[in-house]
Amino acid sequence: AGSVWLASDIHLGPQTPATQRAFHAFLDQACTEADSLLLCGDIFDAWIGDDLALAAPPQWLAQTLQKLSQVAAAIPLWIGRGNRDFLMGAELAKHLGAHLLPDACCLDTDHGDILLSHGDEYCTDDHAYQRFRRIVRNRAIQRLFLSLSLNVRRKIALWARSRSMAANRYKATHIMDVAPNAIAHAFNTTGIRTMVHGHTHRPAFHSVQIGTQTCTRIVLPDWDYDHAIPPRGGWLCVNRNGPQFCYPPAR
Ligand code: OKV
Ligand code: MN
Repeated sequence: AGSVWLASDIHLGPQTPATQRAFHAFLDQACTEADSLLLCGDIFDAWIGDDLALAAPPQWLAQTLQKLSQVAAAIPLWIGRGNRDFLMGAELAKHLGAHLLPDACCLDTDHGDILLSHGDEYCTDDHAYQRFRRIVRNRAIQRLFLSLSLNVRRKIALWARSRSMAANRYKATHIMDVAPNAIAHAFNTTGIRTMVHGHTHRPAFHSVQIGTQTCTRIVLPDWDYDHAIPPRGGWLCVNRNGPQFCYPPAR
């Protein structure tokens, strides 16, 4: 396994040039220092179909896709779907020379097994979000959405985003965090003692008591070099010394 690097929630879009620069620098570093790279969801702030990205990508996206292809040519690159870019598909992975991560998986590292996912599936107290998730993750509904013209898909996406922002304004922060019972259920059913996820933007190492076992839940940081002061970002490096957070060099 060697040195496995994990990052998530970069939330790249047309309006995040500084975050994109920091992320590209990170990808360059990963090529030379990591043995494999896993991106655990929400690389992109929105994704309305692989066809747009592959046929007519805007310039910022073309740059990032080229960078990701470079990474995939150097080391194994795994891309996972988040709650925003859940529509990333096999065509994108193939275009990049990357592998698509399953929604949840067990990672065999030099520090033992790690349960990996984006993390939104554990936010089970947010009923409105889970309802949205069930709808947009339905295969038939996705097929229908992807059959629409790009302009119609863009309009639906804009509408969904404005609705979501309006809804989240009134949600308590604990509603948008993981539910302890969902975490306990995941540890109990898999038997794995370490999990890594992103999504909540609350980077931390948590100890979770499961019966007589002390399990660890590691939350990856989100990235924002455009609006946040100080900027946020970073990744998890897992090697025989265990898991540890790493940060881009300040510049
Ligand atoms: C991603 C989120 C917008 C949260 C729509 C079917 C359906 C896919 C879609 C449209 C939206 C992704 C693809 C986007 C995530 C939002 C708003 C809230 C909480 C359909 C399949 F049902 F409408 F037909 N979408 N886009 N949200 O703009 O990237 O994660 S998106
Ligand atoms: Mn997310």
